[in-house]
Amino acid sequence: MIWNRERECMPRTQLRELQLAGLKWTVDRAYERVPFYRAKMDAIGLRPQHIKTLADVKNLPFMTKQDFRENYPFQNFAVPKEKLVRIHASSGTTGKPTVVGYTAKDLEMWTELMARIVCQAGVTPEDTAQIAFSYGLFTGAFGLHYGLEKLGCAVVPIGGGNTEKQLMLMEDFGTTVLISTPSYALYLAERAEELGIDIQKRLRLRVGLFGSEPWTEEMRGQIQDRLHILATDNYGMSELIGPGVAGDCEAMAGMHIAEDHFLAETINSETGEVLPLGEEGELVFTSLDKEALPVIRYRTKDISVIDYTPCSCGRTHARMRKIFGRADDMLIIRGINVFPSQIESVLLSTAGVGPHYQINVWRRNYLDELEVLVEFTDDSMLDNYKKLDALTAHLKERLHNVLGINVKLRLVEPHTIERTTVGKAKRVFDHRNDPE
Ligand code: DLL
Repeated sequence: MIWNRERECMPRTQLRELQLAGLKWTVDRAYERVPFYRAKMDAIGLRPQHIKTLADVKNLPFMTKQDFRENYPFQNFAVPKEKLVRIHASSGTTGKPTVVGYTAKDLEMWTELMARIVCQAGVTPEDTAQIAFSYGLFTGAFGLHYGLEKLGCAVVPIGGGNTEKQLMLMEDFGTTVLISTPSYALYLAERAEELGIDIQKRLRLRVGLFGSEPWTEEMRGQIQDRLHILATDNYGMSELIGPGVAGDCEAMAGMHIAEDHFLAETINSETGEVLPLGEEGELVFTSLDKEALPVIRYRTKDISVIDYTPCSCGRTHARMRKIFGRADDMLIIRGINVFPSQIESVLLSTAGVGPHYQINVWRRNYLDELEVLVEFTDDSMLDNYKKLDALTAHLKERLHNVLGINVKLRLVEPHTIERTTVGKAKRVFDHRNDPE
């Protein structure tokens, strides 16, 4: 079902007109009301009236997460504080969080957008949706919550963690839709299996909306097989709005970007140059109708490709491919670029090892060393060194073929790698700059 046909199936010429009007409105307001934007534009002699076509967006300066931090908490806002009705924040690993605010109109827009995202993932008003994201400053739980309510389905706001209770309520309430990180979905499947819950017989789950952290197609396959659901992807970031920037539709061939609210570009991460349509690069977004916090050319660091070809579902908005990784997650090992997603793809497509893994990078004797820990799935392997050795060699070879470097591979017993039950999974540990 299409939530808002007029917006989602808008002819692209009309969409571009809407985008241009939104871009002009945003740049104008940002320049007039936010000293940060005015200073950046003044520095290069750019005035709002210089923005005449959509292509002119490339002349505007970029912004990064750092710009949010430096203007902590409210200096980037284009409305007085009294106009805000909600404040969220994303906690970085270091320093001040990035703070984002919404007016009543912004919240209405976000809710409408989230209803669209859940609808295109196949959720209907008859569904019961369990939200296993943490409620709080994180945008994930509230964003999906209001969208699901707007669509008209029953929302179970259980929040993050509490896995056994999650499973109990899922069974007792007949939950049909799961909202969580992909890693938590896998953990739920694992706990259900450990507790002897026959997922197919006792649970009624049919669709999952997963996002907020990177996950590969291989991980999608495992979640679908183990939870017996359709595992859909949805993407967003708090700086722009939260979840709602893009989501899968029934065609499952890339996530439709909400282009009526956000202008998307892909750039070369190193040079900042705008890439031709259809080339892989870093996603950059500009908000088109946000009141409280206009966002101009926000560099997400997320790597993807935008596909402008028509989708079989009838929606006209472009689609982005699953996120390949973040530019700042890329590891450089002895000069070779390695994305954690490449390692995940190999591990999850190899029989005999589980989806739980950890990546460590060390520097020993001035040389970088990449270590991958992964659990084997079959307990009987413990007594069978020959089998263990063969599996290790096989994985090392596959990783070498994909990455072009040697990897130290350690098979570990099932359930030894720590699971993330609340928040985003952390799988990569770079020890190269640890104090001695
Ligand atoms: O994670 C918003 C969100 C919540 C999206 C719930 C989807 C579902 P932040 O905490 O600000 O916001 O983190 C944003 O998370 O730049 C990506 O690197 C990553 N990310 C978000 N969704 C996906 C996804 C929320 N579907 C950052 N696939 C983004 C891969 C994702 N990475």
